[in-house]
Amino acid sequence: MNIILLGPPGAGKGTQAGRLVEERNMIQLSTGDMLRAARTSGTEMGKMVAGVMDRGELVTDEIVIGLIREQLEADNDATGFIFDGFPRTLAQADALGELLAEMGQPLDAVIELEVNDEVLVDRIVGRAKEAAAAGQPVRADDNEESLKVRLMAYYKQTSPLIGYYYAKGNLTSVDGLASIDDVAASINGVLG
Ligand code: B4P
Repeated sequence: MNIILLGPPGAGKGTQAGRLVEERNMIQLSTGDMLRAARTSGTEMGKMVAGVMDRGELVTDEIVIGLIREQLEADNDATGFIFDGFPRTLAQADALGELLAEMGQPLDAVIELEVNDEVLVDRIVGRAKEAAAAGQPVRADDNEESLKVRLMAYYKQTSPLIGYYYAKGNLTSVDGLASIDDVAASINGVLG
């Protein structure tokens, strides 16, 4: 089974992908995690994307599609993927469609997590405060200024994917304002 988790920053894509990995033994492909790992390990690409990510902008399609292509090739005997935070543009959505077609794999579901901006800001700022209080590193893009840019990028570049997947008959929208357990239950209801 291949599924996409779609939604604005802080909607809970990473949180719900983690639940699906535990419960269904699927492979999570998070472009955000891949890009952060490239930064931490100090690769040329990691250095190139650092400023873009910190400002809250989207990394280029070329880089992100390349990362996904590499991962799909590396895990080519896997039985299912959760695409977490990918695709985020129409070009990425087209590329994913082509990659899955090349692998002879279907796209089973696209789950949109619906959360309003006020709650997104509370969650992201809350995550930054919790990390700081626990003496853990705070994500450089988890602040109100970067979040404004992340939300603008979402509405301009990513939200058109809702119509794109709706037209293909793949899209289900889930209430992302509910508790983590209740959102997970809704997603499991969709996946069956
Ligand atoms: P991501 O890492 O994808 O980050 P995100 O969208 O901010 O987070 P997510 O929705 O996963 O929220 P989470 O579960 O963590 O992207 C970061 C950056 O990487 C982007 O800005 C961009 O620069 C770059 N990037 C990544 N993919 C790209 C692509 N495809 N193309 C171009 N650039 C790309 O949840 C957030 C918080 O909410 C947590 O504290 C969590 O505990 C809490 N929470 C979650 N669900 C909750 C619930 N139901 N109730 C209460 N709290 C909840």
